[in-house]
Amino acid sequence: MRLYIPVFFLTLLLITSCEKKERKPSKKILFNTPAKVFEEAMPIGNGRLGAMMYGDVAKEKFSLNEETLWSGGPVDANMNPEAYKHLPAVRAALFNENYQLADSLVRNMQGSFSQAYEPMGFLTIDFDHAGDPTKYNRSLDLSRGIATVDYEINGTAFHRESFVSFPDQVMLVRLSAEGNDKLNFELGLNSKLPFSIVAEGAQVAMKGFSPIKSEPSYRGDMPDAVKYDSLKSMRFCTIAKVLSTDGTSAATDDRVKVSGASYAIIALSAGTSFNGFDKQPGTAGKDEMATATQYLTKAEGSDYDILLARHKEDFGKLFDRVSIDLGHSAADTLPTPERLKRFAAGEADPDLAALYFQYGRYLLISSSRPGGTPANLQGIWNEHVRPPWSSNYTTNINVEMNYWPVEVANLSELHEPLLQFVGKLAQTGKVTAKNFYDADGWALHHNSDIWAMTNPVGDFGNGYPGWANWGMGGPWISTPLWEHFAFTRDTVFLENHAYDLMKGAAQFCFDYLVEGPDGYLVTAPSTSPENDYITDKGYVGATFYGGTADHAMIRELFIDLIEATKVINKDEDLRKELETTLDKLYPYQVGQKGNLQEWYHDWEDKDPHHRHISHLFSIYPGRSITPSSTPDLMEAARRSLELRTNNGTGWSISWKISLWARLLDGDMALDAIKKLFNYIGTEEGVQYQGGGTYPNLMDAHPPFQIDGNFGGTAGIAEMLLQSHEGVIHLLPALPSEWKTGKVTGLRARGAVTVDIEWKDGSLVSAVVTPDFEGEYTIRLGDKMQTIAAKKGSRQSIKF
Ligand code: FUC
Repeated sequence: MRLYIPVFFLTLLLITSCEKKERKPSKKILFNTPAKVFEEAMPIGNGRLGAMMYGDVAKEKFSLNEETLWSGGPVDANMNPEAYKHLPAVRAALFNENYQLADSLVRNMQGSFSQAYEPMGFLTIDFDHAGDPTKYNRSLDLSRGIATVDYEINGTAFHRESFVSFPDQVMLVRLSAEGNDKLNFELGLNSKLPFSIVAEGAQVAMKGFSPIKSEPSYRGDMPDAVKYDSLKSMRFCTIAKVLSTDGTSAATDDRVKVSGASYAIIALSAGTSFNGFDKQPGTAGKDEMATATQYLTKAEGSDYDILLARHKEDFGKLFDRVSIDLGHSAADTLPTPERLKRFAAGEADPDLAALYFQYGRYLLISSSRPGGTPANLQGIWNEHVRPPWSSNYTTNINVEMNYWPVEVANLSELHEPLLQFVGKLAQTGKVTAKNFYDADGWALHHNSDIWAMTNPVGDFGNGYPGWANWGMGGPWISTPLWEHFAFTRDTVFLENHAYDLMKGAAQFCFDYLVEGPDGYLVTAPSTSPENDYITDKGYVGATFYGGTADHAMIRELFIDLIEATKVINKDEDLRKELETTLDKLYPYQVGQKGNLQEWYHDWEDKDPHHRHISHLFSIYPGRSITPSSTPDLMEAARRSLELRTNNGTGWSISWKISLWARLLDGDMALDAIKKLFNYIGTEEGVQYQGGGTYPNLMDAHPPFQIDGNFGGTAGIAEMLLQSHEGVIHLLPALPSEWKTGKVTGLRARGAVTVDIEWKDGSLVSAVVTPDFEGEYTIRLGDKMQTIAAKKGSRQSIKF
């Protein structure tokens, strides 16, 4: 008997130590050196305020953004009121197969370029340290939105932590020193935009203004590329204040100096004069100073611990809804850039995909909050006055991709900024539809900005039609309206907000479609974002008629709208019109190569590996081509994807993850993930080499674009769960390398939460929790089962 007792304790000890060894998925981005450049810095944000924390020991720097700080003012939707008069000539040229003439005539149907998202400035903290640092570490906690920096000097432990609070609308920085050495630093603000500064007491306040015009950077050097107008431009105000410290603090010129402190708490608040997409920000703007002051004063009234607790609760409430575990390796605890480099060298690191997945969720929580503007090309993090592609809303993939993960990754309410923005686009887009095509409904072209511009860009004839004249933004950006409903079953949203917008986008399509040479309805002019064709006569161009991508976007919108008319039991005539129009649309064609044809005719691509793959729209994000409903077209789509290859820009690779997932090919999806994780270093010369991932896990188009991050998160989810065919499909594209894993909290269409666990490639357990009572069909491989479930009940599924 006596023998049993030590054995019992030994077993217990073994069990506990095994438990200790069981690794949890990493939820932190780690570094062991400060950031030298943006692509190594740590993004934090609350949707409105954003910052990149660099973590230099002697010179801390936060680059600052406010989501409404854009160049320009309300768009003149009437900028080219007679553009529609050129439409008949463009169409005549097209139907006479004179593509060259069409390419040139369509330039008459262009307007001005979009405005740019502007950087607000920098918060700097210059430290006076007596010695060199050791034990340097910095980390970004994705689960709570907190960036930290730690190091030791002369045995004193220095710690910095910062976060941007959504509930309190300020950024907070806490600095501390534990040991004999103290904190001595100077706090400052500056900006790349025109600004002035006043330091008083413990506070530095900066006032400045944005350009009235900022030309897209791809237009190169040109006179007046950036123009200011101190009266009309959007104003901003940024205030940094030492809220509390046990040292001394005093204003010196334009800075605040803190000495002899063991801790200091700094708050940063900001506001702009943006007052809505249709109000002049200079003459009819909001009081930016009042906004900044009001948030600051409110934060001053709370203890740091309370502000921190409120932030953690808010952030955690969103983040903790989903957990993911794809397996572990010794790489889990390494600095993130190291992990990426090792991964690129072929070393196993399954947790990296889980980290990337959660990073996308983190970036969404930090850049898109209800009441705000949609996440732009760089989310909310931009340091350039003329940012790449103006850091605007590019609608032929980028802004929509930003929101691909939002529903499936259980962050549905963060969809709101985009869904509301569509309502603004429909207003300017109504004028655009009339002026450019004499059409009803509303239209959107390839770019937009905070002013909800919808016109074709190109500076009245200087834009390449392949991007400038693409006019299917309306149908594309309307699909998220339906998706939000499909995932939430929120009929009030569908009826009161989405429906009329979808209908307006469809009305434009009715007017835009014309009868083509074979009697089918086609779009004309058409372009296939942003690829060029080579005709059978050898002409290389962009403008043609009947593009597969256009028709696919129209198809998906019409299919969604037909369902919407049924859900809200309305507009039977409209439903019939949608159905007859769908029947008359030029059908999909399979080309000689076995591919899903991109062009009306079976032409060659100028670039067979082109990054855009919009002709595959109905596979993903659309849903009308599936392996079960249209196997031949799906096979052709596979061929198209093979011809394009899995290489590309960041977002292009991300898109391919989801496409392969819809093709139910997990290994090819994983191949795309591996390409997405291609390490792009930050040294001069390599920064722009190929699509992949920067050291801070931000997506490299290159340069940095956030769409690839979001598309990657959506793709990983799509491999584990699909629901676009009316069934909840578990593990539809599980790669052979992801042998064992677990995901909880994903969302399926029909308003269902799904948890899945698998081992050695086989399902261990699945739990579905629907928001509504009803019948749900679950699929695993080729097996299906239908269950009846009560609202909110957890249903365990066995196959
Ligand atoms: C589209 C793409 C580019 C880039 C830009 C922001 O024009 O073709 O690759 O992503 O948007």
